[in-house]
Amino acid sequence: MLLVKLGGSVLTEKARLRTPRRAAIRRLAAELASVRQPLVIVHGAGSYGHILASRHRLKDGGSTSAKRAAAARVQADVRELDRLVVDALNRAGFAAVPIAPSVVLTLDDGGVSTMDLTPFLEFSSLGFTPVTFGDVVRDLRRGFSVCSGDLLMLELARAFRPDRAVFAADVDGLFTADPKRRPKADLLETVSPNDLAKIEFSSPRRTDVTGSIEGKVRRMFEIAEHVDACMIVNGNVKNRVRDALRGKRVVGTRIVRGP
Ligand code: IP8
Repeated sequence: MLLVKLGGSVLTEKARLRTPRRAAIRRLAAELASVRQPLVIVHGAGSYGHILASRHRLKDGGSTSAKRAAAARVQADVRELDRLVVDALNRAGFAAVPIAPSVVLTLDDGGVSTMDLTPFLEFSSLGFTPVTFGDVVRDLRRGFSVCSGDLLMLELARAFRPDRAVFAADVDGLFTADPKRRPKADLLETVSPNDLAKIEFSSPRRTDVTGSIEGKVRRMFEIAEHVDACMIVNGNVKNRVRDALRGKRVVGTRIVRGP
């Protein structure tokens, strides 16, 4: 089984509220279909999640009616993006089934408290392709909070022990510094926890509610514990996600577990 996360910055215009990148969604759906292996698909929220989640501080939870209304709005929005992704996957030949984290997962102060993996396991064994996504979910301590697609990748990697986990980003991989701010930054072909010191992490974008690149990379080291290969590749480059999932050598960053 293969696990893939389609980043929200590839699927959407990250700075323009609820703006999909329809051509990218269609192309990636076709690429995934051409892999012809059982997949579990996770996707980010992009501008369907981060902008309002940041404006209303949804990560912190809350109990006011204004906060609840914002949480419900974002839940509806991420489902709308998921609908676009699932429709594209089905048109590309999958029998894709959406599994909303708000239904199957509970956090406890931001960490996973419980996750019902049964729908993932059963739909997979029936030949369906489970699709899940960054969402606003229940949180025992905060009332509700934001669950990132990266956290779902970790839980699914732990449960399924896939051969490969591939992250499709809007850059070629992990660089020595943010390549958008420092064009001379070098792409790192392999990264282990020992290499963290080599990387100049800049502060996260204000609207990125699920945290810093450093936090994401640390989560990927955890994921690497449960998979044979963990890669970050550029989802905007045609066939790179397809080839990475097939196990070909591609431009990207391989994340390796620590010693
Ligand atoms: O895009 C974020 O998930 P991510 C989820 O995978 C929300 O970080 C609701 C902002």
